[in-house]
Amino acid sequence: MLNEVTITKAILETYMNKLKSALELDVAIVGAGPSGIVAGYYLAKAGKNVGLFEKKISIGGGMWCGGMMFNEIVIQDAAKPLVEEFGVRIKKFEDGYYTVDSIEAVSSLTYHALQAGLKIFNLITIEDIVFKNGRVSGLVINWTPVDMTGLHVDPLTLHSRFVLDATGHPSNVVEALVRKMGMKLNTVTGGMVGEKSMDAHLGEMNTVENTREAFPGLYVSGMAANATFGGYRMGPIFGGMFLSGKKAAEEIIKRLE
Ligand code: 48H
Repeated sequence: MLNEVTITKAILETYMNKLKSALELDVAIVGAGPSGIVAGYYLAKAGKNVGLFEKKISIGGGMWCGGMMFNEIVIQDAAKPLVEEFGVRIKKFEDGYYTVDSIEAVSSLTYHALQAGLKIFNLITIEDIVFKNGRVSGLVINWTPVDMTGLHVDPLTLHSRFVLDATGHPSNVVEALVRKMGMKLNTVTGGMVGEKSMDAHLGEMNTVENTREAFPGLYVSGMAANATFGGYRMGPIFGGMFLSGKKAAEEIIKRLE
C-alpha cells in the first residue's frame, strides 16, 4: 500500500539534501536562459559544485518562443559544434544559417546539464548578493511567490566562490550590486553601460566579447553581458548565447584552478 506520508518525506528529504549541497558552491548561476544552462553544463562537466537558480517555474528563459512566438531559433556556423554536442538536430536554411526547434533546444540543453551534475532550483528568486572582503561571495535567495506577493519573509543565504549573472536583459545581479553597494564595475564608465539597439552581427560578437568578470567574484553572460558592458541586441539568433555560456564556464574554471 502506498503511503502518502512516505511520498511527502521522500520529496522533503531529497530536496533538502539537494539544497544543502548547494549552500557552499564553486559557482552560483542566476538565470536559466540559454547562456546560464550552457555555462552550468560545462562547469558541472568539469566537476565543479554548481547551482543554477531560476525565478520562474520553467527553465529556458527567452529561448522557448523563438522569434515572436514562432518556436524556431537560428544559429550560425560558429555555434554548430556546441549545439551538436547537446544532441540537438540542426536544419540548414542557407549557407551560414541553421534553424533549431526551440523546444528541442531547451529540453536537450536542460537534460544534458542535469545529467552532467548541474543542480537546478526553479521558483527561487535572487533578491540580493553576499558582499564580503570587497567581492561578491554568494546569493540571497527567496521563493518567487514571496517576491511576487510582496510578503515580508526574510530570505536565506548561500556562499559561492563565483557568481554568474545570466539574468538576460535586466542584468539583475549586477544591477543589485550597483544599486545597493554603489560599486564601480570593470566597464568603461564604471557603471552599467546598457544594451544597444539591433545589429545581429555585432550583437553576436558583443555577447561573447562582453562575457567576463564585471566585478571581483561576479561574471556576466548572455544579454546580461551586453547590458553590463554595452552591446547590441541580435534578435532570435542564439549562437552567441551558447558560446557566451561556454566562455563564462571556461573563464571561471581557470580561476577556480
Ligand atoms: C532568478 C532570474 C532573476 C532573478 C532573471 O533572458 P534569458 O533567456 O537569458 P540569456 O542571456 O541566456 O539569453 C537571452 C535570450 O533569451 C534573449 O533574450 C535574446 C537572444 N534576445 C535578443 C533580443 O534582441 O531581444 O534568461 C534569463 C533568465 C530568465 O529565465 C529569468 O526568469 C531569470 O533569468 N531571472 N532568476 N533570480 N533575480 N532575474
